Amino acid sequence: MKRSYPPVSLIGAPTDVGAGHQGGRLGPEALRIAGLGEALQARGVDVVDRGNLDGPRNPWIGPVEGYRHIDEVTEWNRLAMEAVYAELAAGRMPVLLGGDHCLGIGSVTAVARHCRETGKKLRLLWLDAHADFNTSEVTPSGNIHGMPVACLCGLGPRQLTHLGGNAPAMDPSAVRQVGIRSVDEGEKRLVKEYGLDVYDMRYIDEVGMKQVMEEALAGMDDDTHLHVSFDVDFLDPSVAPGVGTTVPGGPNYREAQLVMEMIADSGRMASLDIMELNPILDRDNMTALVAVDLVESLFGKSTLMRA
Ligand code: Z70
Ligand code: MN
Ligand code: MN
Ligand code: MN
Repeated sequence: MKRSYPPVSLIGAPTDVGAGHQGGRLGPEALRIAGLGEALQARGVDVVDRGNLDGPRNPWIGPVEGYRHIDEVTEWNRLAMEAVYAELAAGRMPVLLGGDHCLGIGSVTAVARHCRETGKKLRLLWLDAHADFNTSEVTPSGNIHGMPVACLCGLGPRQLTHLGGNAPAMDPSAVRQVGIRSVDEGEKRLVKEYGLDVYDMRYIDEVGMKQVMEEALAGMDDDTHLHVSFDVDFLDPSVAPGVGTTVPGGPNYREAQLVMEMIADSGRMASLDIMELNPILDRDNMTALVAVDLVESLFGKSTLMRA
């Protein structure tokens, strides 16, 4: 079926304040150079590029009380939240270009508010090698890009859990994580305690990506707002080397294409993050090009017209 998409707004969030490597702040530009906007336009999507948010620079200092750069992270997330919320309120589809994955806090907080106001049910699909469910007590790094899902579920520093005014921003039962293959020791306990629905690589290998995505997308209806938070390190490093934290054993190009095609077929995606692309660690912008290719599939590109 040929779908029509709402108008899309690209929002650049050029920061790596939440990451353990610098370079993610160049991600939005690399995605633009890889032709993201033009690729969507070629698919018939009405696209406006809002340019880049303008937040604090990366001070590049160590963690303080378990958090690295928490005030800068908070400010960037406040900016992202406001920008994403404004697009949703205007009936548009925000596509947030990271930047590191700490920005998922602001993005999803805005989406959750929009869902509350419009009576929609939120489904959060978190495509990632990591569970991003650390806290200051259990983090091995202090890097806040390892904490956004926990913050969204009300676990974390008040300035991030309460970014949207009240906490938790969302219920853990709305989360589906796919591609997971690196979870820290203390983080594992929290993921279990909060009951996150995790489709890790072992499960993907055992049952196959088709069944995994059928399960992860099950139970949505006309009233569901699906937010896709795509951490590029979800992909196997052989196809996507341009990320700060490569973890071997990820979905290959074909599995990732299927993920995106099945999301497109669901017809429910209403907002998107593309995070953690680090052009400094990439080769010839290949990871950005793969990301753009996958986003085309998210917007319904397929080899043949399907019934
Ligand atoms: C580790 C930590 C991480 C990237 C998330 C890694 C976190 N669990 N890295 N996304 N790229 O430090 O919390
Ligand atoms: Mn809406
Ligand atoms: Mn992540
Ligand atoms: Mn990750």
